[in-house]
Amino acid sequence: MSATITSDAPVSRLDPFSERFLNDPYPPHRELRDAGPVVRLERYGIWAMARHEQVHAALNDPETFRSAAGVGLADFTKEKPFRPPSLLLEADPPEHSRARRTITGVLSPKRVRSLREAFEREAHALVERVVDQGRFDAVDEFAEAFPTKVFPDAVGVPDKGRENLMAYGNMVFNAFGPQNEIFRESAKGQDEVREWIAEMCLRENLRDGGLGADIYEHAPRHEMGPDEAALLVRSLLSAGVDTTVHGLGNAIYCFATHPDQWAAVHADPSRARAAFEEVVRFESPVQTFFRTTTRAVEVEGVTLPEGEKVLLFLAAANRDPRHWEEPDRFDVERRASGHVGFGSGIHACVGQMLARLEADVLIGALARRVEAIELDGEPELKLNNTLRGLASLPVRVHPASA
Ligand code: OVV
Repeated sequence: MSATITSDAPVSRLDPFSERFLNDPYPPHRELRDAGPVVRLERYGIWAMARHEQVHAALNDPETFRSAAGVGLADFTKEKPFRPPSLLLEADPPEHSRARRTITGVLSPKRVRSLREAFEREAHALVERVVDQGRFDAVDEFAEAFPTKVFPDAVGVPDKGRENLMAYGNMVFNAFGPQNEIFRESAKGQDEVREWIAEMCLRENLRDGGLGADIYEHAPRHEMGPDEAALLVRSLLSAGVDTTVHGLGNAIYCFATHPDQWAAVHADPSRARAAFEEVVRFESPVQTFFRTTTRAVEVEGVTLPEGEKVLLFLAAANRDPRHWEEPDRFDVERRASGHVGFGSGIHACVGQMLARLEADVLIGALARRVEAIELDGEPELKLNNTLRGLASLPVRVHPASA
């Protein structure tokens, strides 16, 4: 007989969905990493992992850490999902594989590259506008203005009603957390928003030649019908707007608060893409996702039973000193690849190349025109159960002499 050495899991009383936590997540992230490779969160009766090694491993073991029971706190085997589950996000192989192949075919590298010119025109016009203004809100007038124009243009969504996109994404990402005040506030009066989204997922409302129409064209090749195609369009509209808006807003915040780093991007605008990667590591727009265990699984001496919710702290993994040198330093020259801000494994962000293209084009255009960005007032956070981003960011920009 051999004794198995099992230590009890460390327990934490932290509430990752409280305003206090969300306002300044980095100290509690450190606390969770330091507590151990896996921690029990007493408040919700769930498990949490915040170290890079364990988060990365769980993301790459979808047989043990499944998504089909929901990637939020709600367990779809016990509770009614907030909306019909996503065929991509809230699915496991083999069902997930068909949906994933369909969307991967639509968002091919060639197709994504083909969008660059239209993005560049829009970015150039937007940068000229804000440089003329000198002082502006880098959320409303910049980080939000760009994706809410170029992304629905690319998908082929009509102009009317586009203001619903941000509200919908905000609600969807809140719904991955508990039904707290933050969620309830974002879900108020959203019936019309949800109706508009459902309509925009229909083929008849999507412009010929757009990514949405392409989904309908590719779907039958993977044995997917029109109802399934509509759900895949919903995935684009759910995941493709707020995430990018927050990524760009966080980028301007990082540059305004690290002027030497902006100077480096301004000196060489070809660094914009790598700089954005560092932004996604340092201020990850998507902070967390859940998985659910399919079996009893041992993590560093702690056994998690089957059917348990596990909260993966992507943003904490992205600042784990066990993986990164000086993780709390924003450094556009570091090799930020290996961060899990876009996830990892079979569910890794399918739109990440599109997100990088938007960032490369917009930050690149700003870098060519602007030599310094400074805060012009207090930035304001937009609290969300899953997303980290800003509600407002007053800045002043200084154009480079021509
Ligand atoms: C990554 C993500 C977030 C929200 C919604 C979806 C995906 C979806 O597939 O609907």
